[in-house]
Amino acid sequence: MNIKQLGWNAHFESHFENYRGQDLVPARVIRVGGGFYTLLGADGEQTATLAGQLRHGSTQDALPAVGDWVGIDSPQEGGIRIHAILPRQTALKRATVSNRKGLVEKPGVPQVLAANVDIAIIVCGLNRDYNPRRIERYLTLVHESGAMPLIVLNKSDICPETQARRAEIESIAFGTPVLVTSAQCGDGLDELASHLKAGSTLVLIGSSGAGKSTLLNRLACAEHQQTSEISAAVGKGMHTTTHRELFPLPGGALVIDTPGLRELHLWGESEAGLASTFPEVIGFAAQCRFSDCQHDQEPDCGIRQALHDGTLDPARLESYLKQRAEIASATLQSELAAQVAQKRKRKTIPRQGKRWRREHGDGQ
Ligand SMILES: Nc1nc2c(ncn2[C@@H]2O[C@H](COP(=O)(O)OP(=O)(O)OP(=O)(O)O)[C@@H](O)[C@H]2O)c(=O)[nH]1
Ligand SMILES: [Mg+2]
Ligand SMILES: [Zn+2]
Repeated sequence: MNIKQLGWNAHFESHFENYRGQDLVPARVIRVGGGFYTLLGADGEQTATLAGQLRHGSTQDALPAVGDWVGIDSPQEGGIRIHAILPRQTALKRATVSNRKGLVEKPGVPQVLAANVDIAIIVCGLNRDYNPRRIERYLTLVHESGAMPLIVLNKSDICPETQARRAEIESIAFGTPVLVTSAQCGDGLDELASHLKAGSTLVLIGSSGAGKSTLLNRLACAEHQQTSEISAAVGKGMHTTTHRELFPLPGGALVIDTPGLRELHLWGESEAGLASTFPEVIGFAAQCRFSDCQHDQEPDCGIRQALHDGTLDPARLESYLKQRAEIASATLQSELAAQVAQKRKRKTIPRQGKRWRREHGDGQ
């Protein structure tokens, strides 16, 4: 297989120069699980593990994710090892969430959902899944990642007001294409397929049960992924897909299917993504007299004026403020995590020093 067909380009070529002398070859991560990485490269599919220098001391976002390009050694006793991860062109990141006991597993460290993605397809079902506010959260995530967003409203076959919903989403999409599809009947799939260019990487994201895997199977003309009915009781998906995985499609595009997220927590440092999702809110805020206006009691407030004139939808403002607060709290959490790590480092160095003096005598 030619690695250009897997999305290899000049960016990766130039970064790989540093590793040429180390006898490494490039490969792309297509699946991650249980400490093993499934890769696709010039030699086809291979399984690899991490070399020691990557295993120790790497935070979660610095470990290979689906879509990453990595440098591997040649097969030897003990298998193939990943020695390097090439700098990502784009990365979809979310804040790590609390586990069932309410504890945050790795506070302040984002999780990379997919790397080196050209287009992120935000899939939303036109049933009880339909939720413009949730689409806005996904838009912030995608804008921040560097990938291009594409919104797909799926299940048009069971929705009597398809056009009204498309118009509603177009009014908050600010130029992001909005497609209406039925993975079941095939409507809109040709238009969706026209966005799948050979060698480009796309990822399907959205709630469980939205129809991501059904869309992938239809686009691939193959039953790559298992799908299952949504729960009749709660109208939600059953979390059928459990792993992120990249599939090369017959037309040459590379599509990553992902498990539906229970909740999408925005990662700190997503302010630029937030601004791209809410350009009109940013525009009205720019008209406030004070640059630090809280849009509360201050005179000449552009936001309050727009609300008064009816040019700003209060639901959009509420959505913006909610996302902004979430991003601020995630940023704070990562700063605290960095401080704790720094403190720990400061403590271990004197401790190591003490041990050295104990073992070698302190010269007194
Ligand atoms: N009526 C209708 N049903 C659909 C459509 N697309 C998918 N479904 C059904 O919706 C259910 C969930 O589809 P999946 O493809 O498994 O959903 P998913 O987004 O992959 O869900 P997770 O893997 O749990 O994240 C299945 O029963 C599909 O047959 C559609 O366009 N119309
Ligand atoms: Mg699925
Ligand atoms: Zn204001």
